[in-house]
Amino acid sequence: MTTIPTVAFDDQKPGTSGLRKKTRVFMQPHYLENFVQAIFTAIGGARGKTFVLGGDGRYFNDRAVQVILRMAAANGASRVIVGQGGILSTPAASNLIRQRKTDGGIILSASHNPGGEDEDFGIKFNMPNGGPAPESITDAMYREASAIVSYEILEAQDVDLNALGETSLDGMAVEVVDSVADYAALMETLFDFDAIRAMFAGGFRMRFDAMCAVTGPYATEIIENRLGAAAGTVTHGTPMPDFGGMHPDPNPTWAHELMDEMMGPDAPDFGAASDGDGDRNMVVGRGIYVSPSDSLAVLAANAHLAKGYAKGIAGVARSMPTSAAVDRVAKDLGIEAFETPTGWKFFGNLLDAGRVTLCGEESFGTGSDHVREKDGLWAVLLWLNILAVRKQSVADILNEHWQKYGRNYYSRHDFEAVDKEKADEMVAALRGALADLPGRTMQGMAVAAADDFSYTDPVDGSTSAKQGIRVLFEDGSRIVMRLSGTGTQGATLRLYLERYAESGFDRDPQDALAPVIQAAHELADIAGHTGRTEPDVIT
Ligand code: VG1
Ligand code: CO
Repeated sequence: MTTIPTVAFDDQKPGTSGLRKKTRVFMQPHYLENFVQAIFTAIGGARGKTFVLGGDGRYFNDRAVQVILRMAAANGASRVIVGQGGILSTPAASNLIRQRKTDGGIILSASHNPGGEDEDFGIKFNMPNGGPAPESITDAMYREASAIVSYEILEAQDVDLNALGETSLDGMAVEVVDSVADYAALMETLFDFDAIRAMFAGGFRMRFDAMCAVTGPYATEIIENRLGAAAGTVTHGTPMPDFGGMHPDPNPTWAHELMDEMMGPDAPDFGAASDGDGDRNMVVGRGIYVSPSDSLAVLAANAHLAKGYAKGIAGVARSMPTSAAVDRVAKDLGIEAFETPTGWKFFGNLLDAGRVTLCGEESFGTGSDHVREKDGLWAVLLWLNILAVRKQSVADILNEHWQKYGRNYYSRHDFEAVDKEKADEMVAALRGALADLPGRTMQGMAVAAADDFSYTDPVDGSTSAKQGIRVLFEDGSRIVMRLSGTGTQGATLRLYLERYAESGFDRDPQDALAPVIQAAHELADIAGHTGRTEPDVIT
């Protein structure tokens, strides 16, 4: 065991979901080590504790896992449960943390960001409830990392993480577990596998694009092996350190191969994709794309059809930028609906308190109280369960949903790698103008209210301010603007656009939203501040 003197880095501030940087930043001497030591210190030390450890398999995952094991041993941890080969999807890690009643876990991932030596890497800590550390803890990590002078590490050979079973690292137990088994068992308790199997046996066809990321082995085991979907249903099913050069972000832009197939002739009945670490999902029907906000609403309205939710759901929560479609379902069901800041860490308290059963974000994230992370494959299985029971197409289910609740037309426009200073100036200018907006009319729509979203957690009373600017119009339309907390290059401006319609459900969302888009550009003067007139990615 050695104590290594080190110098603090000034940029180890966790964002929306852990610390994300360029892989080469993480690979420089002491960078990873400093942050891991800061995690251990921030949670009151590692002595005698048990942790879960795993990542999405991206470049540097294998090296980082070995470093973390040696640091856990040197910090006195008693046991680390590692996914085979150092691999665990984010929801599977959350499940293991809970099932094994551990003191938390470390997850290595930059999620949907590309992987590789010149791409992105990330690390985050999840609490004993299985959920991402709350702000009070991530703030403490940042404080510790900013003041660190040394860290503890063991000098040792690499641990063999390919063989299942238990070994010892200087007295600390290292338990290598099957990455898929416990997660698949959990899914069997929630969904009616027999009904879904019968649907596949009856000729139902599906495509699941794992995008060369971590979900491949999970999807192959569950969808092909256990549910009997045809071999080859899962494509890009072998995880790779660089995701095969793919951008593992399941949206129409990056999962274009899947989109082309689903919109083409002879499309399968159902399509889905997941992201780098397996917590996001995109769902597509034959010839019809399901927006994540609509998906959350449909799942909330139909969850009782799956055995795990047969008693009904207690409540729902969505991040503030997510469309209000699910609120309409909650109202109809007579259950509570919560609006939280962006990021899964804000759902944890509501889930722990039993106030909500389902949660979701517009960014292709949906989940429930079965773990404390969003869960891509879970959402796909809930859709499959609903399709097996209702025996209707995705298009019919979506259309019936809109007939009943109306349609919240929705889109997000991302402007990437914007100059950080200019983006900050733009947001500051908009913030300064908010007070004068109510009463003003733009594109024929009158502003009803405008503010910078602030959240008070209904369970522990903690508050989080400046979580995104929102401008609400009298006709129910809405503009939200915030800067991303997961990017690694410059600033990413996210513009969220929404408009509610009681009829006319087959419009192109970009057309339906045209006045809202126009108003957003006028309001924020995006072109004036950033020089950008068109977004890089539209979802
Ligand atoms: C983005 C999404 C947010 C999501 C977060 C982590 O954050 O907008 O909804 O929770 O990524 O997801 P931001 O700050 O860039 O908007 V993941 O799958 O990247 O862990
Ligand atoms: Co993710």
